[in-house]
Amino acid sequence: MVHIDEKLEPILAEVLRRNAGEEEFHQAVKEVLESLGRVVAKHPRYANHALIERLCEPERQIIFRVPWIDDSGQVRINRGFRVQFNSALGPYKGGLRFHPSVNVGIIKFLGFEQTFKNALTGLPIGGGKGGSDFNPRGRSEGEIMRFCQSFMTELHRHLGEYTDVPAGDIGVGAREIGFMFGQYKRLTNRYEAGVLTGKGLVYGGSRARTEATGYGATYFVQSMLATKKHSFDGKRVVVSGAGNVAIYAMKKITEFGGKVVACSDSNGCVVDEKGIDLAVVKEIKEVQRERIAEYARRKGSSARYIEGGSIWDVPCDVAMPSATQNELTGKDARTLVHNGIVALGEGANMPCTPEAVRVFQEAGVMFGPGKAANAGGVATSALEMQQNASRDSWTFEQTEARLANIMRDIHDRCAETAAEYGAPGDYVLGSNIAGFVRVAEAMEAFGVI
Ligand code: NDP
Ligand code: 2IT
Repeated sequence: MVHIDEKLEPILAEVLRRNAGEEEFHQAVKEVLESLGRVVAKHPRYANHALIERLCEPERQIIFRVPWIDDSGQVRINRGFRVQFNSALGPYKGGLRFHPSVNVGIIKFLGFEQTFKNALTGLPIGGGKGGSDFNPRGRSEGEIMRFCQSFMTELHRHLGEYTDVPAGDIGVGAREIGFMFGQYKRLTNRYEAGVLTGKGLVYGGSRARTEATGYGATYFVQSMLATKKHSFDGKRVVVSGAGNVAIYAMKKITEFGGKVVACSDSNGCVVDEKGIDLAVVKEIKEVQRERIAEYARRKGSSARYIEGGSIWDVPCDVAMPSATQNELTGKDARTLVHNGIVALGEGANMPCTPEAVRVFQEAGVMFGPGKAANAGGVATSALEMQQNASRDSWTFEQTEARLANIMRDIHDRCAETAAEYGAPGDYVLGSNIAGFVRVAEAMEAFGVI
């Protein structure tokens, strides 16, 4: 079991004390600090000038009221957040999440992770995250639009293509980005395309951004598999979730010759031994916005729906958890190891609990952590910003080729860093250290700010 270096222990203790009750944030910080002991041992200067303490403290946290009117005329109140975590490498960059579970601790964990992830892409983007405890489920299009407009009415004053550039995350896709971009444009009287990413293609979006996170995660797993002379060809794969990341992971896995046998939503999972029919999932989730249970009703006898069941009970060679944080526990990990899993790539942010990660690593399962494996989404967002800045628009092939290269580079940098620090094959250590070093070098150059 990994321990926190004694130099770093007081830093963790202080983070726990000052951010009481923010469990997900504690979990994310602890995992990174566990990796940094080796860096501080090799380069003690990184422990100077409270650099690591500063890295654990967001530069700015914005919390605001979001009033809106529902279809029956009733006034509703939600809470909006934007945590501008670290701008050492570029403008704050990271998604917006609309989900009833959102609170400041969840946004801080995501902003912290994003800082390292964005550094790993090698592109000039800092880390941030935002969102609201608004629940989009069952809301009409008009309600979603009014909510997005009210949310942006406050948030717009904190954004800008050189300041902070949000995108989507859970519950925020192209529709919501459209409503928010429209409101930003109206409030500022500026057509500032680079202020949001994940935009529609007709108003400054990038080709391949929709697909990027799922595709990128699949490229990352492909690179991990290749190190042990494996490939997706003929593998049984389980992908949790049925949203943006899951759908495009399933598409790329299938292209690579893998067979996806199960996916899920928050109510349950579907298993289809013939291979999940992606056209049906896309119709249900992207067009009709219905529950995944509908899949089994449409497919008849080939598929079964397990209400409330754990998708991790379905035997597979490769797993890609792509729904939400802490969705895969130590118990699930033991089941997967027992069933012969060889590799796992985190499509979601921190979907595996610390115990699950330990179980996989001890069993020798190749484990790709989210901040490396799912970085293709934000990397392609940075490519969208590049296209906006040069008023250009690239082809799908050109953009996907850049994404594939970036994912290969991230994989290789994580693997090389892990080996350099005496833990070959440990992508958790490799990603934390490689991300940290890049942010730390810039912060050092700036002095104490
Ligand atoms: P979507 O909203 O498109 O889909 C989310 C999926 O996960 C849905 O199937 C949803 O089911 C399920 N889900 C969400 N919350 C829970 C929960 N509490 N328990 C069980 N299932 C849940 O989001 P994305 O696909 O964009 O995001 C998925 C994950 O990937 C998140 O962790 C996100 O942070 C991460 N990510 C996203 C990126 C992006 O570009 N979109 C980039 C990098 C990471 P239901 O409909 O029932 O809620
Ligand atoms: O978690 C993530 O990396 C995202 N939700 C994407 C962020 C972005 O700015 O594209």
